[in-house]
Amino acid sequence: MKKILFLRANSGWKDPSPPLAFSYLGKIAKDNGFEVLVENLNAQYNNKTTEDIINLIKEEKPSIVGISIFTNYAIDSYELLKKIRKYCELIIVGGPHVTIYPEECLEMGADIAFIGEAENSFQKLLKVLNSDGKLEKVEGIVYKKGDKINKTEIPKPIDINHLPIPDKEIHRKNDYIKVRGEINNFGGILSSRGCPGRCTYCYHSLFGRGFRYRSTEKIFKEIEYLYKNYGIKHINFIDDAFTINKQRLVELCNMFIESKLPIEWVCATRIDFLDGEIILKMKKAGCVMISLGVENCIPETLIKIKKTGDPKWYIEHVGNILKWCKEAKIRVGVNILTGFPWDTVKDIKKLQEYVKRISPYVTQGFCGGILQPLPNTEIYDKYAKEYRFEKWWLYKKPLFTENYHPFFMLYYHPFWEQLNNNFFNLDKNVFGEIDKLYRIMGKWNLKILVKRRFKNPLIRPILYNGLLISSNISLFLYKISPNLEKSIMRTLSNFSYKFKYKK
Ligand code: B12
Repeated sequence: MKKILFLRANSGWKDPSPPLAFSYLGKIAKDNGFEVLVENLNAQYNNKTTEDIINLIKEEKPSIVGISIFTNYAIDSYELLKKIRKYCELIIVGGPHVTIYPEECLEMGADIAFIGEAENSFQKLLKVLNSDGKLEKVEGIVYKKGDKINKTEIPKPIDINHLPIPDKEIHRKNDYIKVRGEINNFGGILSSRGCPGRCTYCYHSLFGRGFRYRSTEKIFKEIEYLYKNYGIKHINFIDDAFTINKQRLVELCNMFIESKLPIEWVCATRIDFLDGEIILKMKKAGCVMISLGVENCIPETLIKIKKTGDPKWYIEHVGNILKWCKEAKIRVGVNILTGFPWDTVKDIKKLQEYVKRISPYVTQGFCGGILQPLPNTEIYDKYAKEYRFEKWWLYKKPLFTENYHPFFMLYYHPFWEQLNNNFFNLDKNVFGEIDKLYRIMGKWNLKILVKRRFKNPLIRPILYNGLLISSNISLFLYKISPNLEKSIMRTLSNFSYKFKYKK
């Protein structure tokens, strides 16, 4: 039987769930007679090295090796690609980064680069490889022909209602979060593609700005399939804008309610189209958590990043959503983005106050990030030359090249490594305030984590303070020497990692 091996390089930013891209493409490969192997070196519990992958390739001799690439770990992917190159017959690549820089991937040694959504073109490639081998018949690819680079026509957006149910069996359960007797975090579902938003920092080039959604029947079939075949009771909608079409959302909620399946679900979304009524309905349908892309509270910033044209309404609406979710008992996660070229100390201080103010409503936790300008976004195009960060992914080394992260990052300061992202030469005082902001968010996250895991109110403050003190010791040691921190804190770190990610 022919074999295909899907690979994702280790980015240092671990995947808590298996890549859906491989599930979609894996299903197509299986249907075309391939045995599918997956090594996600970025999975939480996959500790394989490049040497292991080379040995696997020598042993299994896959006829195709497929690599998925995001911009932030393009450098890791290229390193992997170069090392495995001479052992592979055919290397194909795809993903958000490849979509923008297919030629760069060919230079790094790939044979074929896929642009955009790849289900149809991948299927076509498998058919062509099985017949006359004429790559020009495959839409949406870039490949080398002698010294020339050939680019085929870009296909129309896929009709996602015709896609098969993605295959989850190709992934190794043990690579991800472990739960007693149950597969967890295998409940990722994409119920729509695209986002009509115009945010200047967001990458839109894969699924586009139109909003294409699958029929509620199709989505529910996938949910039932996951429940019946794998006992999955936790669904994670990873759409960019899950709640944007209210009619569809109501229909889906009704299906959840009528099915009476014991399933809970979470989603991430923009704030625009949420209201009190739909939030109650979502709760009734099993929604337990919403992750909100709030990002910022400074009016000028909200306008500049095209999050909203009406910041006053925006902040008020966020406040309302937080209250509605609290009333409905839906946990809320809030994403906060900083590091814009115009950020000042005053702005970040305001953001700190805002975060403190909304904390009591943020029952899932905060997620912080410093802007990493992604290629083909408005922000990248506007500032890359001026701030000289063109093609930063080729030289900006990731902070962590091994799996060990210092203890303080686990609870107290999880976004600490983001402080390395100074693309816009921001003043160190601004960074000082962002550091403070992260500690405020980290402390809050720690508090609610302890509260959720431990029912006993006597144990909670002991654990909270214990973890906080240990985190500060870890940070202190790290500043003296990362190796010192590691040698002293490693056992506690490894234990805590398992504690944090085990449900
Ligand atoms: C879920 C998700 C995550 C999960 C990942 C879980 C996982 N196991 O994969 C988590 C939360 C961990 C995550 C983290 C991050 N993410 Co993220 N994430 C997403 C999200 C919402 C969905 C990804 C997904 O599964 N899509 C569905 C599948 C089917 O699509 P796909 O992966 O793109 O695959 C298709 C094609 O790209 C192509 N393809 C992909 N791989 C391959 C390989 C081959 C061989 C071929 C032929 C084709 C192919 O074919 C697939 C089918 O059409 C996207 C947004 C989006 N709309 O896609 C952002 C997105 C991918 N994330 C992004 C970013 C920036 C990040 C982070 C850096 C943090 C951040 N700031 O958000 C980190 C980095 C993670 C890391 N590994 O280092 C960006 C990437 C942009 C870029 N230029 O690289 C996106 C596009 C969001 C955005 N709009 O800015 N993310």
